[in-house]
Amino acid sequence: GFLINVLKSPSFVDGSYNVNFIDDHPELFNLPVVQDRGTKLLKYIGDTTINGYAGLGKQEKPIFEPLEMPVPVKGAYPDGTKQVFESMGAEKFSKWILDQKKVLVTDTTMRDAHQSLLATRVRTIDMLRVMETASKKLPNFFSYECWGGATFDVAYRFLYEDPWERLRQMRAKSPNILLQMLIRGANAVGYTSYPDNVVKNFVELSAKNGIDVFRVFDSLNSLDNMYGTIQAVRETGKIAEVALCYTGDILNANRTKYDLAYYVNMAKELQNAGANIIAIKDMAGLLKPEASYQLVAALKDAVDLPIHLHTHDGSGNAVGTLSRAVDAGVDIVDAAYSAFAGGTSQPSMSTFYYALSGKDRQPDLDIDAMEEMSRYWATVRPYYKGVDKAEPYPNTEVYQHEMPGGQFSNLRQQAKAVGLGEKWNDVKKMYHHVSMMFGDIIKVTPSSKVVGDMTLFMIQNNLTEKDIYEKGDILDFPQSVVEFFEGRIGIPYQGFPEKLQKIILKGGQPLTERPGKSLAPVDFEAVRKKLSDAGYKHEDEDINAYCQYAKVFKDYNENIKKYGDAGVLDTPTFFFGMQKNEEIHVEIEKGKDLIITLINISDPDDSGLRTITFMFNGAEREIQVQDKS
Ligand code: 3PY
Ligand code: ZN
Repeated sequence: GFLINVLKSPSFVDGSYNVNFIDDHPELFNLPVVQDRGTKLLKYIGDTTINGYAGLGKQEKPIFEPLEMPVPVKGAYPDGTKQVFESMGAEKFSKWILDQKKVLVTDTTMRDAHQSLLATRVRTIDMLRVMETASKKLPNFFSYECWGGATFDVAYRFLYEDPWERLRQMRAKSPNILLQMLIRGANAVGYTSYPDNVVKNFVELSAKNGIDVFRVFDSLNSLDNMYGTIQAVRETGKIAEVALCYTGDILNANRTKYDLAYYVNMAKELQNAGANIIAIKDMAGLLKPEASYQLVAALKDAVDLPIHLHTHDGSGNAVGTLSRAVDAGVDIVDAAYSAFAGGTSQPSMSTFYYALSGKDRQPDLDIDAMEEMSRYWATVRPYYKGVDKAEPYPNTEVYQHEMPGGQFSNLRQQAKAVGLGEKWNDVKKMYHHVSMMFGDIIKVTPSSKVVGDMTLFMIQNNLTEKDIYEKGDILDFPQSVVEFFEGRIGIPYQGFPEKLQKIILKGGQPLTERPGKSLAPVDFEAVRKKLSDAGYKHEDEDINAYCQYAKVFKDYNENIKKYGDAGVLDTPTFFFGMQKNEEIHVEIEKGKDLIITLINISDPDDSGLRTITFMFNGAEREIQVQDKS
């Protein structure tokens, strides 16, 4: 309030205030900061209004339905899993889970669901707005899967947001529910192996900033690649949920590479390696209901740990898959609010809830609250329609191409971008073919990207498998494929197909041990100095981000130098800018509101510059924007 009044005060606006005015009002030292942040935001709004949001291009700002807000709850947060866990520690907590009669549910809406449906683009502001209410109305969730995976990279790269800040804010809004992340073992939240000290440091910082449950996986199911991560999690005292990635089909006697015995054996190894929970990570949604029953029953038999089932609903069978897992004694399942469920995402938690009607393990969750929350998300989802490419119907082809939920729509866009939109059918078939050529490998980030890259390469260049074997020596394979065969993301179960490896490496020698072993540790203080010299953020968290995504992190910093914190803008404004005469309110920080009205957009001058006039907290402000059209 006060700052706004000052901003509006005529003597301030016309610059006629004197030194005494400042002496009399020491709080004004804040002003240049607010002014500067305001100017940067206007710049962002102006640029987006004229040139469109990067990646989506210029579009008319649609008129959206108002958000359907859940009714807030007053008073304290009811205790939840967070309190249970804190009172007993990871090992006892794992027993506590086993003792639950009801099946527990993890809500994936804020991570995998939007990663799989909306290209990971859901912004922090849309999550935080309802997180407190959800945590009070649905305190019996096992966890929120709300961080990691692709969200880390995308936050910096496309949303100009700091993912660490997102995590801290989520923690504050949800003090009673465990926060869960997805971590790609030695690849942390990136696409390749990082030095051991980077991964360990990343785990420590994630724990410090709010993560309780780490779902650790490796894209090749290599325990070697996960071991260090598991130990790092254990050292923080947090929960190590270790995943076996499910591929193939245990019901198909011809797919012998990954049979029931393979998974049972792996689960035992994960238990010995220190897992507190075993996750079945069915990233593509290949686990059919009966397979789910058999697998969960076998794992429950083989290990003494809770089993947490993660699947995707591409085929439309996922509720069946979860239900049969419940029959076999699964402890926890992943699901999302209906408005963010189905298709390449997780199944709907309320569909699952009703599917268990009449069963004593039906989750202990308030169905009305779930519906209320889903109504909110249903009004948020249209904001993201520019990236909402999910198929609105079940597609059982997933059982043949085996693409992970998060990759399906992504690869489709990638195929379109390189002119292969018409050949999508061929792409799907080739994807599976490549996977088999590579030795029937598990496909999940980053191995799925390798298969995707090779697929597009072969289709683009009209290559068959025979061509690869016959003229591979003159082909320039995609970088990710070469690195894969060099062993840079690890060694697949039963090794590489040797003949193909020789062709692709063209005489180069592959690694024979886990990639992290040969990577020199990073000198974090040297990185800090580099970032600080460049005027970039340089807290421990920033340093780690830089170690995983140097260019993305630099670009992000350049962006905030230019635009400030665009994360405070509402999502329609973030994506579409403003329309003439539109007024928006921006909470720049708690209790500090900006009121912005777009008054006028001038025609471009000779050099293409347009002048945009805003009212900014009652004062007129002009911003120049280069029209790039
Ligand atoms: C990720 O690694 O981001 C995934 O969601 C894999 O399924
Ligand atoms: Zn998933």
